[in-house]
Amino acid sequence: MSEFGRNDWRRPRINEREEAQVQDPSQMAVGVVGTGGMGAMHAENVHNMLANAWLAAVADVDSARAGRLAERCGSAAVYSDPVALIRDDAVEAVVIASPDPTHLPLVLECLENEKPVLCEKPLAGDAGGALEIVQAEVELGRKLVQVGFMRRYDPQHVAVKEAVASGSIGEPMLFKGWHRNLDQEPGLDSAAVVTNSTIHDLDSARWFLGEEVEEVYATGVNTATKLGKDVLDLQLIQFSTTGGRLGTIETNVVSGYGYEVGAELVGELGTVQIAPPSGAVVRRDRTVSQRVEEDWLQRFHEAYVIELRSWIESLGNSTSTGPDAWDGYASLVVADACIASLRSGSPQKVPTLKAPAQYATEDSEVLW
Ligand code: ISE
Repeated sequence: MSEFGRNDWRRPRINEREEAQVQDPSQMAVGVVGTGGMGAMHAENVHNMLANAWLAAVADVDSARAGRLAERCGSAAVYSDPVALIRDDAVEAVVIASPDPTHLPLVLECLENEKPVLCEKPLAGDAGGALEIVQAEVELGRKLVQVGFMRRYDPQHVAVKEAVASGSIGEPMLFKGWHRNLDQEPGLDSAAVVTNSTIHDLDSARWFLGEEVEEVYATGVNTATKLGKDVLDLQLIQFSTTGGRLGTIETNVVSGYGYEVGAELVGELGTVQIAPPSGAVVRRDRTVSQRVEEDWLQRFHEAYVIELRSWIESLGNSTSTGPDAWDGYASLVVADACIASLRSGSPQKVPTLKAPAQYATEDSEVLW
């Protein structure tokens, strides 16, 4: 029995695997671990939006919920034990969208079974955990891990990346990111704000600037007493990079008005900014208004589909260009420094990183 669930996973019904046999062999058989909001979205995207993959299995400790998802998505096999899904020979590639603390052991299980895996962020609970994954991949001698930094596939983020890369603003000197969740259930602590939310902005900063963060200074305040008065739900990070560039990141997990992600790069010649949501602008009662999205599933709907499609394509032609285990690790190294800064009240140096050769290939350098 694995530590993730009861050992009552069932073998796929015969008719499920019979159906599997008539699948187009060029389609990748994907298993999705975790059937909450994120996992259900990925499973439905595999089933409804991808021509190059089919949903072979889903796993969740709540097997009734997994069963309902499987029914909506063809005839996927249902497991309550994610390890059993990973070990299922019929599953060729795995998406991990279970709670954050399960990511490390499940990714290691995928590597043990030599299965490509798209793991939601954070890759592990801290940089030490992510380093175990990097080391396991280095031992294997190939990259099987992609991290769910879906913003890299968002057309608005890609447009900004392209504008920076084309030199249109000269050298980018300052990254300004802001990241707001509508609301937050109690239970999240200040460190998890960094590892669960800000981790995306840390990845964006590394991606846009093309440099590692060298020093961080993080502060925060409590704006939502329902989370506990010690929880810093509104945080501000200042950072500098190895090449002397600067950055700020505001993360606000209880904005009260909606979900919003923004970024602006200030360069020597100009600035470039993520386009704001493009919903209709309504004028009424002497007021101008525009809808704000509720959450990341709405805001990044398109990005999640492109992410999955590109991931599956990269497995078919063995050219991984997505955010890899090294990106998952490097972002957690900075996240750990931010948490240390929040705790100590002082700036923190970020350890200097040198990527093993397999992460420094031409492919891993081409980030979009
Ligand atoms: C959530 O877990 C996500 O991954 C979203 O992308 C992020 O914007 C949000 O802040 C997190 O809570």
